[in-house]
Amino acid sequence: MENMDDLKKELLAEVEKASDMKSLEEVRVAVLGKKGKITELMKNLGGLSVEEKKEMGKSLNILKSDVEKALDAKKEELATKELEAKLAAERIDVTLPIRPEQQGRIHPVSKIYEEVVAIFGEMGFEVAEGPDIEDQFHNFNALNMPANHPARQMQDTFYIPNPDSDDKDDSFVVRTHTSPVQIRTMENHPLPIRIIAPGRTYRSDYDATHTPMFHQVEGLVIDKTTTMAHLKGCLYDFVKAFFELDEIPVRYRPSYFPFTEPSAEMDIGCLKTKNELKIGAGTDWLEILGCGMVHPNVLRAGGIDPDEYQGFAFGMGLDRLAMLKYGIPDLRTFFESDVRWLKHYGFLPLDESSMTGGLSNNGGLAR
Ligand code: 2NM
Repeated sequence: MENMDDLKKELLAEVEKASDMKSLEEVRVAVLGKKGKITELMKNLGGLSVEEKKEMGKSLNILKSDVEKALDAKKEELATKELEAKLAAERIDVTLPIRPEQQGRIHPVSKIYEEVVAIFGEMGFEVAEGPDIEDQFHNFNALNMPANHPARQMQDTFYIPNPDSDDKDDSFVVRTHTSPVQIRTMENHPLPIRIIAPGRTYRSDYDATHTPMFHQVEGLVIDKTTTMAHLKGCLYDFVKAFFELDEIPVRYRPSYFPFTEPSAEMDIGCLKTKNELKIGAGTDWLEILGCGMVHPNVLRAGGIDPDEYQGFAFGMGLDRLAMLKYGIPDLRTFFESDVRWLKHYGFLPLDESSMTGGLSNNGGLAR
């Protein structure tokens, strides 16, 4: 039999010599594996006398435990070393300057979205969202547009069949406006309400100023004493902030929407010349949004008592706002995913919109 102390020294030296996880595993197999040194010695115990077996067995068990401890300690040491080496190799200097040719741009519609949210956010509005696929109750009926209402035909709606019903009134729609979000808010939100609902909307229409998918933002304020005067003040503050002007002429023209009474359209003063549209001064008017006092039928459909509460709502096209503010002539180009177009009209990612830090960062226009 080998001298136990010598054997222990030899085995521990082999463990100590291992320089990485792989060679350490090889040592473990060579010592404790099926045909390992200690395993073989244990197999040989059978041929010994009872006394010898007892003594030798005990020594081998101690040796095995010592070697296992050494293997564990070495394993931990090597793992720490490997992790440190990996971290050192992957280290990056975040203070290095970025490459000059940035590729990404923020789409003008995203920019307008951020600006509108920043302006109304400052006035205390929350952003509300809802599904793109709606039932007809939320998209039409609750908005005072019952079946066969002429406005329903006017909207060029995309219908989606309902697999559970053959009744045409049960089919779904892709929302034709974001107004269903206002209905869902009335159903779920405690009063008073002050929200804007920006998002995608869909109608079957296609030319230089219409695309089948477009973006709207609508707003809703409901409280016990909300009036048309609040509507006018709120929207006047909005257009001034949005066009970054201290003063803008505005006018309201009577209009019609099924969901508001009275209804109005808001125009802003501008000057139209052959090649340019100058906003904020001049003798011409530009339609900018629709608005009105929420119809009592709509409040009722949203579960609100119109004898106790009243409110105003408004809606406008985000894409149209982007065309006006940034002078983009054709709406169809918004959705062609042409990187040259995006490089021309897009915005740098880090120029965030805020009421305090500059809204549109015109200096940051990536042109
Ligand atoms: C507009 C114009 C006027 C509007 C009304 C509502 C609701 F749900 F409260 F009745 N949401 N949005 C509204 C009113 C939308 O878009 C041109």
